[in-house]
Amino acid sequence: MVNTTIKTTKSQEVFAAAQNLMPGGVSSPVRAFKSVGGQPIVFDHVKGAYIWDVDGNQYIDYVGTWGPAICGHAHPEVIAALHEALEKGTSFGAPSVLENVLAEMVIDAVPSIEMVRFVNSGTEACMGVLRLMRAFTNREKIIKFEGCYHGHADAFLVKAGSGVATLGLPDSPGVPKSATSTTLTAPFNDLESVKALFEENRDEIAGIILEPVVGNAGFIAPDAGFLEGLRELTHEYGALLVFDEVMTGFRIAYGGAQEKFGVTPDLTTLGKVIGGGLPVGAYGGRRDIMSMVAPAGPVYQAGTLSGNPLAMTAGIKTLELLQKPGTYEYLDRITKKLADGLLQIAKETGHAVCGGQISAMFGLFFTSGPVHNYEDAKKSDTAKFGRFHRGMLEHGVYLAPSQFEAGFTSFAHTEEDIDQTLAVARDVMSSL
Ligand code: HOZ
Repeated sequence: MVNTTIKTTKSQEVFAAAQNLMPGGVSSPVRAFKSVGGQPIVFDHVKGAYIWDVDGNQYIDYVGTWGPAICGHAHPEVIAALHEALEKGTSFGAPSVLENVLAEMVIDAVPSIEMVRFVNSGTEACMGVLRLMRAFTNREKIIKFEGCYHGHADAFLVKAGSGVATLGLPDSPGVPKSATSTTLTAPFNDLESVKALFEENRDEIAGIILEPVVGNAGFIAPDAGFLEGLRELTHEYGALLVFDEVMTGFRIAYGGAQEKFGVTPDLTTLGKVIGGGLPVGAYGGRRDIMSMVAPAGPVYQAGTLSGNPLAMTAGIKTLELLQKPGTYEYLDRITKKLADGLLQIAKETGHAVCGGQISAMFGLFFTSGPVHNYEDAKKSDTAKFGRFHRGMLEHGVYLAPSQFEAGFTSFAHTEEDIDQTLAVARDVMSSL
């Protein structure tokens, strides 16, 4: 083994105390490690590609605070910009120049976005976009895909991914039937099912929302023609197409999955990377649709901390860093090396594994695959994934603690980090 097995005494103490203070000891469910076994690691600080726990152990990190850390954690330029911004105050609750700067950067980068509204999280962005798509079309039904996750608003908690998939919860108690009766679902990558839903619900469907590359059911790429097919169907049936690019925005490419695949939706939601590690979300799209958002139009949505100067500053600096030539080529190269390496090691050590990567997003499933949708993903040997996860963790590699979450790299990850990760994976897979 590359590293010796870690001691996590303090982590265990802190997490034990947390159990009495917060439900499950966490602020967000997947972090509790319920599906991989063992206890979560309690962290102390982060830098670049690494995180350190409260016991002083160092890990190579492929969670990246669930996506935002594409420049590596605590990038010195982001931290310096934040220090400067901090001196001017943490929140204005009023317009600032910084909002204009980030808005222009987002509009320039993302093909579908002509106007943007900043909010505080991906969940908020998807809630806002849902109201807007219904208002614009004057229709109530929406189509989402099984295993896709669009935050925890009531209407989206139907066959959802992320923590809902990880914990095996069907559809959450507390969500009124009336809130989900207009949510239709289809398997990802299945255009025929989508067409059938449009036929059965003529003139009733406001639009389709999807993760163009799924990250919340594990990593699942769109089949050739799938995104194009959805674009055609939405045009045909007078519905809107919404890409939830909270994970893929500025990660799959600078302009997101829509740039990468050349399919332009009507509306887009963003989060994670555009906040550079601070709480941010955004939704944007066609000017005629966005003009309906209050106060320009009648569709209400608001937020005390929306567009706050710290989040805007971290976002601006992060996007500036991503504009450096060669960034996405580098991200793709190291992530491909990682994903290909893991698949090769699995093959050589006799495990049925499939997976892949696009740019700085990757995943592998413990099933022979192929995985085109959530039903396929659920065929994974999750107990084996749990043992793999634990083995990697105990030897200094931090992966998302769920078979149903994508992995993330950053441009702080070096070739040596990838080599070290693969060396650990070879040892762990050999002993699974
Ligand atoms: N939406 C994230 C996972 N897909 C959140 C997980 C977390 O922060 O614990």
